[in-house]
Amino acid sequence: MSLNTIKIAEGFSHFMPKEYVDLVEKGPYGRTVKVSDMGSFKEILEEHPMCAGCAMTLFIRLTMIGFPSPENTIIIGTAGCGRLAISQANIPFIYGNYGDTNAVASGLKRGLSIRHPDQPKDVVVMAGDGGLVDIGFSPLMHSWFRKEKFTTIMLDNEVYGNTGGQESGMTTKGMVLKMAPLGKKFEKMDVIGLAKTAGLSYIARIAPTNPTRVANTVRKAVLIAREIGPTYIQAYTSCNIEYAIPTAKVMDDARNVEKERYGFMEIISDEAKEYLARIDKEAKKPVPA
Ligand SMILES: Cc1ncc(C[n+]2csc(CCOP(=O)(O)OP(=O)(O)O)c2C)c(N)n1
Ligand code: SF4
Repeated sequence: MSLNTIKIAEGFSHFMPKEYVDLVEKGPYGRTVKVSDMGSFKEILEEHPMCAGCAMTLFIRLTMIGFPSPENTIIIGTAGCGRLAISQANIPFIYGNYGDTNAVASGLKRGLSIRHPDQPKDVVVMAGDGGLVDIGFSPLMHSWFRKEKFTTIMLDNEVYGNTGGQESGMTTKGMVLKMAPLGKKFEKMDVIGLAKTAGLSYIARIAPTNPTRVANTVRKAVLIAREIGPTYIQAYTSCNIEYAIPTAKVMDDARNVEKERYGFMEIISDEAKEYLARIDKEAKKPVPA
């Protein structure tokens, strides 16, 4: 994982699949791409077997556009719908056992820091609400309280989508699902509140209604985790199958849920703010001739 491992060796371009050549020459590696230019550059994730219209897929694509250094990034995921797409992308992907993601990421990030002390390697956990706060709750909490330097992104579709509609800790109270026919008896877990208690440097809650904002949020979260400490993004990524949302209404649903209870929210520590301001200032400095 570095720009060198992605680049095509001299003389080999001719033998490589056109798509790979496009990815290297027109993809986001080693350069900044803008969400508004989607369609004009090769994306890291283009093919996937997720349900048509699934908002989680859109969110994952935007996430990969937001990564500040995709060539130096490793994603940890687990069982659940998201991994069906994430594992198809041209970013190294580690499939943690269900619930293990944040323990795997903690060890990996520490190992990478020892192996590459002068080169930032970004570790990102991207997993479902069930994977993170039900069976994965303990590793999630410990990675936060131990201040492990990586980003956790919860793909919060408020259900176990991949296994047919069981309730998760993130399902809202009273919700009736295929495999929760009596309705959920407990409140949706306040994971943002837990993140605050753990003192995370950056916490965001977001729905995929504003693509540029999604990419910017991911960029900030990954950069802050690189230098300061754990960061968390909780993303509403509806399950149109288990919630019976017609494909054409998926974005209407996202906008409604955002308005009612999932408005954009960002908490950023002073240290993290100063760090981002420093990076932005550096980026604006003229390059010496
Ligand atoms: C240890 C273990 N227990 C249970 C499962 C079965 N399993 C696979 S995916 C899944 C639920 C996924 O739900 P969530 O994490 O919310 O992701 P989603 O599919 O909704 O995106 C479960 C229980 C498993 N793979 N491993
Ligand atoms: S089951 Fe739900 S979350 Fe999973 S891919 Fe289909 S729509 Fe998306």
